[in-house]
Amino acid sequence: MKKNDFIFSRFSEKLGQIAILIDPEKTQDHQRMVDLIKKADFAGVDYFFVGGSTVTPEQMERTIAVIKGHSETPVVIFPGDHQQVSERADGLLYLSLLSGRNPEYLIGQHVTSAKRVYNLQSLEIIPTAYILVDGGTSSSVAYVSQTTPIPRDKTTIAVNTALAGILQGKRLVYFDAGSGAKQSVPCEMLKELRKNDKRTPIIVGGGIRSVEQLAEFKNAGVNVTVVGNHIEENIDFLLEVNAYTKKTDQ
Ligand code: 1GP
Repeated sequence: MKKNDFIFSRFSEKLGQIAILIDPEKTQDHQRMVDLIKKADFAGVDYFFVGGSTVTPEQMERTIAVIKGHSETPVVIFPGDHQQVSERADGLLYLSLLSGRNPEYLIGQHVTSAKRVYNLQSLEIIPTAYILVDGGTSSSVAYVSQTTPIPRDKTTIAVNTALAGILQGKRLVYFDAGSGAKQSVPCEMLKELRKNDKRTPIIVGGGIRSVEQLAEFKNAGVNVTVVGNHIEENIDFLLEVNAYTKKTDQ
């Protein structure tokens, strides 16, 4: 029996939630990671996402163990490949890279890991339409998956891709401009999807560096905004997030 819908229900609950993405490969320093976890909790962050393009299963396990040892905040795996699975986490974004046409990331990786994932007892699996949007720089995901992101001005293609995913049974839509993107996902795409589909939770990530962007995405109908790189570069951004979450909670 898989865990119930705890994470999915939380995603659906409200707009404007925040996730911190921890890439285990970039976070080898134990003390630094503990510091980050504590500051993220102080900032009122809603989730820790864990994953990366080239993370080993051992790095994954170790990182989740450290988070779980210091925080009650839910941990969600945002996998770079089929090996990035751990029962220590609360949820797994079961990604299909729908913006691409590489069968390996549409179904291949899933078949390779199906039996193992199917038999996991306690991990909540959330089928996710994963859509890459051009972020103005060549991203690791685009390179590793050998796919082309959707151009920024092709709103209709992006929305139709998301809707096709929803029709296939994906429960979430994740729009990603790629880690370290120069430009984040255009709000227009998100608003347009919201016009067509009011219910499916939307996650957005890639190149987010300000609390103003967090507010813009919330207004565009986004449930969870993911910040990765910027916190690795400047951990004090979490102080701004703290001020922001306090203000928006009032
Ligand atoms: C990338 O959505 C994530 O897959 C986060 O991106 O590292 O640019 O914040 P950043």
